[in-house]
Amino acid sequence: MDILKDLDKRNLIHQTTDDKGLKKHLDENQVTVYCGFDPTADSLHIGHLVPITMLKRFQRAGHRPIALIGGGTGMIGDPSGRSSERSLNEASVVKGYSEKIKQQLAKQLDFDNGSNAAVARNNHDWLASMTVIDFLRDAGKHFGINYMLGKESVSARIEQGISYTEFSYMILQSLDFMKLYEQENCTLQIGGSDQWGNITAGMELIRRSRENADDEINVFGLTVPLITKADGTKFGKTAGGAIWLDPDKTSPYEFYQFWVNTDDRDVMKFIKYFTFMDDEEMEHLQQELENHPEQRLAQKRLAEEMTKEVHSQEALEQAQRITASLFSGDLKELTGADIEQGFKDVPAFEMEKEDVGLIDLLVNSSISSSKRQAREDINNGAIYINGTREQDMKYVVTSDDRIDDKFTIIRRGKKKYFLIRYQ
Ligand code: 485
Repeated sequence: MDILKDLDKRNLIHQTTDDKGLKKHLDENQVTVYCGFDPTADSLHIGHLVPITMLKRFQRAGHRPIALIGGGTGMIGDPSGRSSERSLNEASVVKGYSEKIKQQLAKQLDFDNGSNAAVARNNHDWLASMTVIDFLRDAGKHFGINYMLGKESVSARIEQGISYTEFSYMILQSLDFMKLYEQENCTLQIGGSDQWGNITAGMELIRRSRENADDEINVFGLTVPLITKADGTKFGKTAGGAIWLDPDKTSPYEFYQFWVNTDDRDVMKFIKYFTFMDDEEMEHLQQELENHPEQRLAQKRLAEEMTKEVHSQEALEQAQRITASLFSGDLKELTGADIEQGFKDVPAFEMEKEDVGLIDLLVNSSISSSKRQAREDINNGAIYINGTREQDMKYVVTSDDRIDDKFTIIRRGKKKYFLIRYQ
């Protein structure tokens, strides 16, 4: 399998440091490839998925991926692609984030796969114990100030201002590449296009620190493109914020919905970027998109693949069950856990577990603005309890109306949902 050809077909290559050399290197060797992730939050987000999937693609092609957790660099802050200085997090916070991110990466990569099992490393292990004397003598000597000022990550910040701390970041990432080259025979670093300067700086350090060695130095860099959307808005951000990989921060249902809502103009591009679908299926989906766009088959397949790959088959089935119930209005199949996910953003009202007349319930929970309005709503057939229309003015809501003894879902009109949560 020609990995570069596959990546190229998927438009996943933004830049490489040497197209021909890299092709030969990958053709002739089992290559160890790394990508770094800085623990700046307690979870990775979908912006990290292209590089993660890239590591998977290399692993499937027989190469060996290293997921590098930036427990050390996360204490400093990469200026790449940022217009302002980061605020520093406490060491204990960075450590906590590192552990969470490591677990997320472990879930995505195969760490148990013989000769090309994935490997996880944390740069805190070598950066934290390095003395400032060693740093300045062994690493700093290889970096000219003009070279560093010429890097986009630094030059873009000169006017705004950049601390010596962030200015030095590229040296730390360079030390990582050198360390992994020496210890793991890692010869390829990948990252987003904002990482180009840091990746090439690392290659430079490896070469300069070995100028007198006579072994041939074959190290490479590859960047993936920044993901853009047809409507010009930022990828991965919704009104509710970022789409996280942690299911407690973004439920698998929300995650599924995010992909289902992909614009027609973006969906084939995203399928190529994010999934492992073969040409035949992509061709089929492309045709469906042209002939039956209203069926959103491509979006559904994308959402399916992503939810299964990032979460699990069970999480996917749950997301599909919630989606179908909300679409049809039939809520009987839902469990309490489904409701927690599917109705997260719906107005909720807490009450005691006691029988209550429907009119009182509608008014107390502000679903209807007054008793008169409540009567009118019931009379008009606008009120549904757990998906079933209720037109009896004297109806009493009891334990029979509680799903999992925890929730009652009231719908008013076509689409307005309210959640009654029992204490
Ligand atoms: O040796 C390394 C140490 C740290 C890093 C890389 C190599 C992390 C890197 N400096 C960074 O900041 N990466 C971002 C992050 O961690 O969130 C993003 C990049 C993006 C893509 C993604 O990581 O902005 O382009 O590379 C994986």
